[in-house]
Amino acid sequence: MAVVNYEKEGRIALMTINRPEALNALSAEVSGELREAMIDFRDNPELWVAILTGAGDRAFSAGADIKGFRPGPREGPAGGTGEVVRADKIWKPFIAAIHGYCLGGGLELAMTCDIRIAADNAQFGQPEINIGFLPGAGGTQRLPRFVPRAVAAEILLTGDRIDAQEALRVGLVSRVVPRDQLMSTAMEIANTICTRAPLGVRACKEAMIRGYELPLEEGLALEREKVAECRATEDFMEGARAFVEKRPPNYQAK
Ligand code: DAK
Repeated sequence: MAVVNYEKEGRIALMTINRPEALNALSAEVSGELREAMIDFRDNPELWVAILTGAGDRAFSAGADIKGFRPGPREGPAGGTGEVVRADKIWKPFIAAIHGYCLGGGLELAMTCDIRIAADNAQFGQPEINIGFLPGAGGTQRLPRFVPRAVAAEILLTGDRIDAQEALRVGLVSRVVPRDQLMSTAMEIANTICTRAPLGVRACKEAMIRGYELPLEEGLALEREKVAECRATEDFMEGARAFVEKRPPNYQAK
């Protein structure tokens, strides 16, 4: 049985981690299947936006599969579970639809997504410290960039969890919705992005992600580069024409 369900609905790719009996823990198999899905999404011109979620009602993902831990240096790709499935290395946008537990590698994975929305039952944490470990798939680096430093330090050093409302308050997620509206909200956001010029969306994501790490002047230079690329696309003129003609644009990703 597949441990990741990979479905396509029009321009939207839906990836669902499917090990609900293990709270969607990220086994090597999950990482492998997620990676395959992400590569297909990246390379398939028909797909414009991805949604990532977890099967069942209890978890987005409770993190790396602790039952698979072995002593000594780890085998496999550098960066482990979280880093082989980096949504932030792909310029098409990812939306994480989070419910239940979003812990350890699960939170690290969610933090590689661009938009995070949460169900009201979501709980977030980096509990690695509780099991003699530290976050190893970007958690010590991304969390302090995403939420205030003191909040990140408390989450990372105590291993305590925060709930959906607190995650919203500190800016870890952009919306909290009732559990039964999680997927429809994610689809709505994905559909909205699909009405925008896809090459513009990708250029925008790339400028945002790469620019965040740069000094302002270099970030602005990167932005100018992306603007120039975008102005050379057919969709750029289609957007302007549609505005003048007072009709919805018909973007072709060209
Ligand atoms: N791994 C494997 N199985 C898990 C799991 C996990 N992370 N989390 C839960 N499960 C399994 C449980 O073992 C249980 O299975 P059975 O015993 O029924 O076979 C089933 O899911 C249901 O869980 P519980 O019975 O424990 O359910 P509760 O409601 O009592 O508790 C809980 C829910 C989320 C509080 C609890 O399951 C829990 O504390 N889970 C562990 C959460 C955790 O510590 N996550 C962090 C994992 S460490 C690296 C990069 C990244 C990482 C590591 C290395 N490198 C680059 C080196 C990432 C590390 C992590 O994520």
